Amino acid sequence: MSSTQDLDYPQILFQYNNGFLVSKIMFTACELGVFDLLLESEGPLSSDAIAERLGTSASGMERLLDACVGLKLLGVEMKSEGAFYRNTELSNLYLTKSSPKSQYHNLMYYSKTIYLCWHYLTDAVRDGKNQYERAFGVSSKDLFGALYRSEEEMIKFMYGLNAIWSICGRDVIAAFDLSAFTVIYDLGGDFFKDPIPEADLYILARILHDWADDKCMQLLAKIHKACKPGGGVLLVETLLNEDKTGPIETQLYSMNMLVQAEGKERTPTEYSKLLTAADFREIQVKKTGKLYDAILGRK
Ligand code: ASE
Repeated sequence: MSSTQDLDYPQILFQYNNGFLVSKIMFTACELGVFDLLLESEGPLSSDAIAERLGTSASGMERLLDACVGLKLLGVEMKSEGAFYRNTELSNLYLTKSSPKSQYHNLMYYSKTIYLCWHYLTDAVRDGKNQYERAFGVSSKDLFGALYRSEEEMIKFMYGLNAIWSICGRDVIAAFDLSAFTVIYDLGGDFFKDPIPEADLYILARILHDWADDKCMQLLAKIHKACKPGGGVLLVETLLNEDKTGPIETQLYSMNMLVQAEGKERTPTEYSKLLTAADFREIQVKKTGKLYDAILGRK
């Protein structure tokens, strides 16, 4: 019997139980600048040196660094003077601020905003709505007002959400041959209020997942009206399996849409129905094998 199925020692349950402790260790090391310091330093550094440079307690830093080693976010070597820490390839690539593939802003958005909303997950399931009122004291009635509740929060949100495209952007854009589309409009801002300009292709990247079906159909109908004949719409979303048994990341994101937005993650069939309802045709779905997939519909 595999260890994850051993009912006398429920390893998988311990793992799930500790999931948010792991997240918080990674967020904290990032926030304190551990990975940035180790990128810039000439060689491996001692815990005391890192603590001093980052202005933290020596005791707290030593435990944080050792936990990062346990998580394989740092490497360690034992010298006669003690332990010396260095970044792994993974942390150099993704956890330093200056890397082109940096996920720093995404992690900070998780740590500072998403984490607080998830504190009220039970309430979100009970109410069936997002938790901005409980978490931040702002009205949940206006999703734009809640997501962009201050200039600072809006910037955190934009930077946070942007980080993933350095990893998934290329695959999403390469999923279809878009060379026939001349004028391409990447939808953002308050597209329910603002007029939508005429274009050949509208990109809706992580837009529909924020909204309930009625709002999605309203928006798609508005886009269909503005769209040039022969034009189309490209949806960029993470897709659930048709039977909704996975993937687990998409299921987690769908729970996040419950606590943070008004929508949910959907299956290819669900997106196709929304597009069809707005009169888009020739709907094609392309899975990329990464987090975000692409769906193309034509006018
Ligand atoms: C949105 C996307 C996100 C609205 C709120 C959001 C993301 C986080 N919060 O359109 C990015 C996707 N990540 C998750 C965890 O859902």
